[in-house]
Amino acid sequence: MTTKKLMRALAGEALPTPPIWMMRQAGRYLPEYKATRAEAGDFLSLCYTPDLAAEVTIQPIRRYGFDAAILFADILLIPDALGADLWFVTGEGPRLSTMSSQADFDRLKPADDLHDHLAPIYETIKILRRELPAETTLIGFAGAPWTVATYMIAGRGTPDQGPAHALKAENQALFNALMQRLTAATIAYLSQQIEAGAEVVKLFDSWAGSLQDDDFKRYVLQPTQEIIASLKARHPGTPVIAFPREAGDAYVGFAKATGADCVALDNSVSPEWAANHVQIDGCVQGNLASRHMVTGGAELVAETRRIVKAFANGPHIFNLGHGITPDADPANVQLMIDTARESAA
Ligand code: 1CP
Repeated sequence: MTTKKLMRALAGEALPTPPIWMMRQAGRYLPEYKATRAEAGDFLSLCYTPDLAAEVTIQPIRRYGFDAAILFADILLIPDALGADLWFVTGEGPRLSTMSSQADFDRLKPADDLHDHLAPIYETIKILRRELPAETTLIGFAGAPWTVATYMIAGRGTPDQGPAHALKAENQALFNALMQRLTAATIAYLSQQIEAGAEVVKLFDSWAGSLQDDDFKRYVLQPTQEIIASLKARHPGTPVIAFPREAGDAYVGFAKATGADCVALDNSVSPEWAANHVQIDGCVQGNLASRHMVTGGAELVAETRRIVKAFANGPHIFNLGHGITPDADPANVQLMIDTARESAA
């Protein structure tokens, strides 16, 4: 029997206070992160240098004692491993070679050929399992195929995922081939993360909200279900958290349809609604707006208490609704943690 708080919530237990971690908990709002990042030189070198990646993963655990650590890496390492050029422009974000033709697709590596490229990530996980406190759960992750495809097709982050929607409409066979390649690569990658020591894995579908109805079923639900089914066949005991960000009404029934052990909620849904419509099926994670980490004060306290209270009758992992931003005040993170841990039902 595990005593780790996060694992107990994922197994369906309603705890007196929720386990807590935070999306992007290792990041630029922390001075110690900025120092290690400067040492690494650039963001990708930080991801691919196991000692430094493990160090930045542990920094927020040291500072705050979160119940979980999330592997320091990025969802765009899969395109990088598939052979798409990837670089980061400081202050702007990721850039990749675009993927818009059959010739571009034909240059990608097969999904079962990524192990050597991604080996440093598995090494980071091994270091973390040795160095993390016994009560801290280690979460591995990958981007979901649709979200990763939006970056590969456009060659960058886009406000409306326009280029991916266009390719899906204009060349569905090519789009589907890319989705299949990404699904297979994600299964292999997450499986290796679990074998290296990840205790939970999370699928980030950050742009799920731009798909609806049949497209949502085909490109969010179905690949998520396929990835989870394959992982469960190989690693039956490892829980999976799914994050179909801004899915709205499509959060309802998502866990049942995909086999996810936990559904992560963004802050566009109210915790009271989500308790009634999503948490009835099992564990949920979320969903404080990350702006409170910038603004703090009475509003942060009130919203944190409201979320803890709304989800108190079922399994819940406290988190933000999206990643913490670089302008956040580290003191507000402590205030959130103290408030959530005091707000026993
Ligand atoms: O300058 C820096 O130091 C880089 C900023 C940064 C960081 C800290 C990037 C670039 N990635 C990361 C780490 C990261 N990315 C983690 C590590 C663990 C943690 O949470 O602490 C994780 C889980 C991610 C996942 C990720 N990367 C997502 C999914 C979650 C989300 O935020 O929606 C996405 C969409 C990315 C792509 C990406 N990588 C980096 C940026 C700035 C972006 C977003 C780009 C965009 O859409 O414009």
